[in-house]
This record gives sequence, structure tokens and C-alpha cells, in this order.
Amino acid sequence: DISLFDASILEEIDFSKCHGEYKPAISHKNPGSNLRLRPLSSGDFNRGFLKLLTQLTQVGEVSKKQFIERFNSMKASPGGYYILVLENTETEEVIASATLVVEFKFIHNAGARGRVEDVVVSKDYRGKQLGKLLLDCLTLLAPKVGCYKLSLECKDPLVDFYTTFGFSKEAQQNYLVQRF
Ligand code: 16G
Repeated sequence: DISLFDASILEEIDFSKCHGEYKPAISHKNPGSNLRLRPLSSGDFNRGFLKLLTQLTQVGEVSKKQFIERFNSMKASPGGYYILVLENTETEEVIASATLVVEFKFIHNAGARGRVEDVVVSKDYRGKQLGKLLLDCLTLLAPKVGCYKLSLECKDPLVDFYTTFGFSKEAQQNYLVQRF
């Protein structure tokens, strides 16, 4: 198995600076019994990673070859993709995931913008503070990897959740989209 990015950057996260309150206390180093937080790995195709993503949106038919090709292209963009997963170490299933995408810029002193993407916790694992844990990790990671701002898109009922991590609606900014 190949790791998408060097896991040591997760070790360096100072979780005492997190936004969420955890009862019982969990952290990235100890996310709960039989759970491990780590970077996405090339072997996660066989651990239900894509099936997990179907709980967020449409995934379609993605073959192992396509998964590996996409994984390799992300890995070939160093510092660009931080996909975190939580694995149930007993069942060896990926049960939650969240992504920090880093978009490299010329503006802001050749800075970078971060985006939180594809946050999903499997149905059976909700209510265990895992979404909160993933969000805290990504919001602590973003400035560490050079992001001058971090943004996300979400549905109305989730705005309050994301607000607790320091996100707010920006005045005079709209989210526009077109679909193909
Ligand atoms: C949500 C997700 C986004 C994801 C999209 C998929 C978060 C914070 N936001 O907006 O990352 O890509 O849903 O929906 O996780 P779509 O299939 O309609 O694009």
C-alpha cells in the first residue's frame, strides 16, 4: 500500500488548538476504539472507500484501475491533496473521510487556497464526533500547509456545524455553479 501523503504531518497537528469539544475525549491520534485516522492509501479501494463516498453523492462505476490512476495523479501533485480516512481496524473498512484540496496561486505571495471537500461519515458511525474530528484536523492542517484561506460548500442544515470550525458566510461573495 502507498500513502497519498506523508502521515508524519498528521503527527505534528497540535490538537490542543482544535475548535470542537470532545466528550469523551478523542483526538487524531486516538479517534476511538478500533479506529485509526490516516492518509488515504492505494489499498483503500478494497476497503470500501468508494462505497463510503456513495453516502455523500453519486460515485458511478469506478474501476480499480481508474482509482489507482486518480490516486497516482493526486500523489504526483505534492501538497495538493490531503485525503484523510478513518479505518475500522477490526473490519478493515474505511468508515469516514474528508479532504483538504490545496489550490496553488500566484496571488497572496504565491500562496494557496484550501478547500474542504467530500466530508462523509458512514451511517453506523455517526454520533461519535468523527465528522468533528476530521474537520478539526483539516482546519488545523490548512494553515500548516500554507493556505491563506479555507472554504467549503454545504447544504443549509450543515451551516451551523461548519460555523463552529471558524467558517462564516462572506459578505459580497456568492457560490455560483454550472453542471455538465
Ligand atoms: C458537498 C461537499 C462537497 C462535495 C459535494 C458533492 C463538503 C463540505 N461538501 O457540497 O465536497 O463534493 O457535496 O455534491 O463535504 P455534488 O455531487 O452535488 O457535486
